[in-house]
Amino acid sequence: MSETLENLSSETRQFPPPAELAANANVTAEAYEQAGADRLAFWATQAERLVWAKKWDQVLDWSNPPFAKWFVGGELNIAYNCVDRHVEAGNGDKVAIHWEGEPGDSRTVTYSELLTSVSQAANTLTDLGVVAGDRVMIYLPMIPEAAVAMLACARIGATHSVVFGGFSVDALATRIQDAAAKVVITADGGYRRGKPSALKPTVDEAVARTESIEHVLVVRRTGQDVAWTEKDKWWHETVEQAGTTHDAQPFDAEHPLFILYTSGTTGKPKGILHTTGGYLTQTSYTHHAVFDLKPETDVYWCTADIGWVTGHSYIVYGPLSNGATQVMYEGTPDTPDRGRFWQIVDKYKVSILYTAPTLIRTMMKWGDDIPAKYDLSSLRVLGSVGEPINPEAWMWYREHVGRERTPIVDTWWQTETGAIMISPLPGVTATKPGSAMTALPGISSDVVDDQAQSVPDGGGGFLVLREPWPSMLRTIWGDDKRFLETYWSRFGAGSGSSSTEWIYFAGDGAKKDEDGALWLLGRVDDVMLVSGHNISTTEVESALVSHPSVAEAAVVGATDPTTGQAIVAFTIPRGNVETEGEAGEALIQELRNHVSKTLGPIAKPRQIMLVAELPKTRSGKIMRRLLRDVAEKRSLGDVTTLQDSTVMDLISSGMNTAKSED
Ligand code: 6R9
Repeated sequence: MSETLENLSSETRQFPPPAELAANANVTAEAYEQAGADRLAFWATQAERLVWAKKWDQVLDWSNPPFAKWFVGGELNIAYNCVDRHVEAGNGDKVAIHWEGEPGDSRTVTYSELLTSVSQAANTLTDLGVVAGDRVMIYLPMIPEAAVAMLACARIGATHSVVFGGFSVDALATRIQDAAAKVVITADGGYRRGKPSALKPTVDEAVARTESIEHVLVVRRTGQDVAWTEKDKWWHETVEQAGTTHDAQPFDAEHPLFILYTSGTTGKPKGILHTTGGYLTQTSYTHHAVFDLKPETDVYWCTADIGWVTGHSYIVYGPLSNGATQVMYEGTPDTPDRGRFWQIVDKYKVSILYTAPTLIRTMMKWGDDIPAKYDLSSLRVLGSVGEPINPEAWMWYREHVGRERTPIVDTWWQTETGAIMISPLPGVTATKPGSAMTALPGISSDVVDDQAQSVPDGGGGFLVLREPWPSMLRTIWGDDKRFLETYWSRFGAGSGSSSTEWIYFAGDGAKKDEDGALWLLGRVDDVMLVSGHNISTTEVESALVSHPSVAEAAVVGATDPTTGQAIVAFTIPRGNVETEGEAGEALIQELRNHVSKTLGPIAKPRQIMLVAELPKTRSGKIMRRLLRDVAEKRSLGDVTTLQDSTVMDLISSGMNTAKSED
C-alpha cells in the first residue's frame, strides 16, 4: 500500500462539450469502439490520412519488443505529405503560417511559398553534401525558416535534431557530438524581450569544440554583427538562390525522422529517436481529433517553441500534414506588454489555442483585466500541455480566455510518446478541471501499483502504457540498452518478471478518480514520503493554487528528522496581493491551513516561501530538483537547462533568511 500514491483531492465540477461543437465534431465516441474492437485496424485507417508512395505490408511488427516497427514495408515522404499535396489539391494560396515577429514585423507564408522554400532548402542541403541518414542540427529562433529547415531535412531523409535557441554552448556541443551532425542551421540571432539575442557565437564555439560539423547555414534575422568562419554560409545567399523545384523521394516508414534530446534526470542527455510513418500518422490524427481542426476555417496557434517536442508535433508535422492555417510567434508573452498573446489572438482571429499551464498561471498572476481588454470571441477550442494543469488554473483559462464557451483539452504526452496519448475529445468528453480524462482511441494506458496490477478507481500509482503506439520512440539514439533500462525495465517482461507483457513506464504518477478519469500527479521522482504517506507534489500545488491569493506554486519534499520528508512550498502570489512584513506572515499561515483543510493535515506544508519566480526549463516545466537543493540547503545541481539562471539566486537568498515553521 505504501507504494501507491495517496488520493487526497476531489473535484465535482464537470463541463459537457458545447452542443454545436459536438454535433459537428471530427471524431465521435464511435472512435473508441472502433479502436477497442481492433486497435491495429483503427491505426491502419488513420494511416490512410496520409499519401503513401507504397502501402505497408504489416501494420505493426512487435516480434522484437520493445523495438517496434509500424507500417512495415510502407514508403512515404513527410514533406510531400505536409506541403506538396496541399498545393496539388489546389490550396497553394492558402496561408500555412501567419508569422508574427516580436518587434511587430510579420510575414505570411502560403503553402505554395512553403513548397518553394522547402524545395530550395532541400536543394541547398543536397549541394552541401547532406544525404539521407545524415544528421543536421537546427538552432534557430521561432521564425518560418525553422519549419522550412525541418521539412527540408525530412524531404531528403536527413535526420534533424532541433536544440532550443538559447541553450548553452555545452548543451549544443554535447548534442552535436552525440548525433555526429554534419551541418548546423542557425541564425545571427532572434528577438527576445525586446532585444536581439545572439545565437551565432554559441554555434561558433560549439562547432569549434566538436569534430563533425562541415557547414553552418546562417539565417539573417536581426542583422547584428557576426563572426564568420570558412564553414559558414548565409541562408539568403544559398537557399534563397537555389533551384525552386525538388522532387521528393519516398522513404521507408521506419526511416529516422528526428532526434530530440531530453535532459533526463542525470548525466548525458537522451536522444529520443522518432521515425517516419507511425509518427506522422499519430501526430496527424491526434491534431485532427483532439483540436477538432477544420482546415478550411480554423486559425490554429500553438505557443510552443520548436525546440520542444510540442513544436515538432503540433507546429510542424501535425498541423501542416492537415493543411492547417496557423500562427507562429517569435517572442515572449510580455513584449511589448502583457497583453501580447491576446492581441495576437484578436489580430489573427485564432480559433484554436494550444499553450502550457506555466503560461496560464503567469497570466493569472498578471491579472484578469488584461485578457478582458481583447476580443477573444474567435476562440473555440483551448488546449494545455507540459505539466499538470491545476484545477483553478483550468477554471481561470475557461473563464477568462474561453469566456465559459470553449472546451479545454488537457493533453498528456511526452517527447518519448511523440504525440498526444491521454486527452479529452472536445466534441465527446465531459471534462473535469485538472483531469486529462482518458486515453485516446487506439491507446492503452493504465495506472498500476508496484506489482504492475491495475489500481481500482479512486487509487493512485504509476502511469504505464500497455500496448505499442505508432508514434512511440524507437530507441535512444546509439543506446538501445539505455532505452530498455529507462522505459521498459520497471514493469513486465523487461523487468525480469515472468510476465510476457511489455509495459512502458512513463515516469509519471497518476490516479483514477471514482469515475475512472485520469489525473496526472507529476513525476514519481518528485513524490514526497511524509510519515509513511506518498504524497504527490501536484496535489499540494493545486491546493495552494486554489487559494485566491496564489498564482503558482512548486512543492518539494525536504529531509525532516521527524517525518522523513517534510513539504516545502515555493509560492508566487497573485499580482494584487500584499506580501510584505506581517501581511506576508499571515498569508503563509493562512496558506498552510488552507492546504491542511483541503487535503488533510498530512499534506500541511512545513514551510512556505513567497517568491516572485520559479526555476523553469525552456518549455516551462518547474525544475523541482533545484528547489529541493535549496530546501535542503545544498549547492545547486546541473542548471544548464534552466531558462533564467538569476531566478535561483533570488530564491536561495530568500531561503537562507527564512525561518522554518513548526
Ligand atoms: C509534451 C511534453 C513530458 C512530461 C510528462 C509529464 C509532463 C506533459 C502533461 C504533463 C500532466 C499534462 N506533462 N503534459 N503532466 N498533464 N497534460 O511535455 O513532453 O517535454 O517530454 O515532457 O511532461 O510529466 O512525463 P516532454
